[in-house]
Amino acid sequence: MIDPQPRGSHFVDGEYVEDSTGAEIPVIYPATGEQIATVYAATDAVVEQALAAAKRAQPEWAAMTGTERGRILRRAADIMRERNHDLSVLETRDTGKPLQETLVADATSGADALEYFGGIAGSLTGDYIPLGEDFVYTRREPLGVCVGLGAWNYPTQIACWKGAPALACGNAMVFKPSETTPLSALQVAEILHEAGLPKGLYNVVQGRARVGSLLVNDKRVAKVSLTGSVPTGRKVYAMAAVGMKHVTMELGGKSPLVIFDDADLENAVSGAINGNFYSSGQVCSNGTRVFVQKGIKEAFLARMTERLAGVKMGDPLDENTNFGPLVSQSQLEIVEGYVAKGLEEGARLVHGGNRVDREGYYIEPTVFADVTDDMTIAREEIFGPVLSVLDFETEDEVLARANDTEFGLSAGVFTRDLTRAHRMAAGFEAGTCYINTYNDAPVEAPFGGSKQSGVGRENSSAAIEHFSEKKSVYVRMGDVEAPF
Ligand code: TXE
Repeated sequence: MIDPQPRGSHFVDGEYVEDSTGAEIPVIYPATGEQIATVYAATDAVVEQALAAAKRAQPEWAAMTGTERGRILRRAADIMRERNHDLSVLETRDTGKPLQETLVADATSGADALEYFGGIAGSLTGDYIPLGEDFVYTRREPLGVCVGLGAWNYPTQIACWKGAPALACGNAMVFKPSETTPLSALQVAEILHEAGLPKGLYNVVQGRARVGSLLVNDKRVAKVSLTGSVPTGRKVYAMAAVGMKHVTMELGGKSPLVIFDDADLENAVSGAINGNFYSSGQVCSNGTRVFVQKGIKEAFLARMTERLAGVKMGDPLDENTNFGPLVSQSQLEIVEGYVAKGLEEGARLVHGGNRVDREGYYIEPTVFADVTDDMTIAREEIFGPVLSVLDFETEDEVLARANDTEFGLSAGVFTRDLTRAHRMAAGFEAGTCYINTYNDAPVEAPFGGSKQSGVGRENSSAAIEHFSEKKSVYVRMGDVEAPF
């Protein structure tokens, strides 16, 4: 069992570091509201120590071969899998997500990233471009010191989805987890170190926006990768622009899930459940605007209501629990506010909507019907278990409405009509689309948003382009001609 109280708030230059003069950050177990640990925000001294260590360690790491770097990442993946149960219990205590989920979706996803990028690290090469007798070759080079800023819903996964490609390309990273869930990133750092990663290459510092800003603005930082809300993305992107830094922005969404009359009803309901209630709805890519064609609407609502009877809400550490609390009191209040807004604006409450009368931050899985495009619950990201059903009649109509949003993270469609499925996928203004499924996130596939939902892609070989750059070298084999 991993003690939630870490040996130190930060993991810098290969060891735990504590500096209790930093602002106190209580760590709360969302299922009970009890404080299970205390960490301290990084002081300027700790931030400096982390950035200096990363700057110092990075050149030697870049000088290793990709195969040597990959070996360490793959060893870290093995250690994470060996410790999956303990890491999952810690993730549940940090986030409140049911152990039933964290056992299969958090440390395992992090390990997949370490294994995948560890596997391709040795093949991250450049090109040879023949130009007659001249030629150009390109050198794929690391960016240097990278900063990762994490959100609170998938702390382990995010720490690895940013760290693994960064390290595979020969960079160093300073990662700041969300202040709401500070614990598991420390385990990622500890495991990487145990796997043989030289000290200084993956550092974890705690803190809120202030520490995040310090990291982003530092001149030693070449790249910033943020997972967070759109408002935060705009702030961080603007700060990075001052230093002309590379950015990856994995931001919020209000994604459409379109269900046609001919869909397999059971699978469509499963897709809607995965896209609205997994992790108590705290998933950026969720399909929270569920467009249902008129012919299947009543059957969909009836079946969804029946399936919701299968919710086992309770102690997230009990593996039978399949629906846990929200991550914090403030998130609970945000979601409650949206439920009230939905009622006020005339949506029909089909299921749930109430805070649960027990300790912790629990709200019932909630389904609204007769939602219209202009309603607040159809336009804004709620980041909680609130599913909005909107009616539609035709394919052209629903595609236009699905795209009528500033977001563009994900989009899904359920239909048995093969060409219509691919037509919809082609028409969606979203970075990540699903056909007859929802929210699959294999590390082999690019993940990210369009429009206001982000810039860049995580995972797959696409991530490599965001953590390295190609230098062109032109070689002339003959004489140089000149006008005079
Ligand atoms: O985000 P916040 P949260 C989104 C999700 C939701 C949000 C929830 O849609 O909107 O994340 O996570 C740091 N300068 N995604 O509340 O508040 C902050 O400390 C520098 C999308 O954590 O935006 C935290 O570490 N840093 C996603 C991080 O930014 C700053 C998947 C995010 O904080 C800062 C999961 C500042 N001014 C959640 N302000 C996806 N698309 O994959 C805050 N931070």
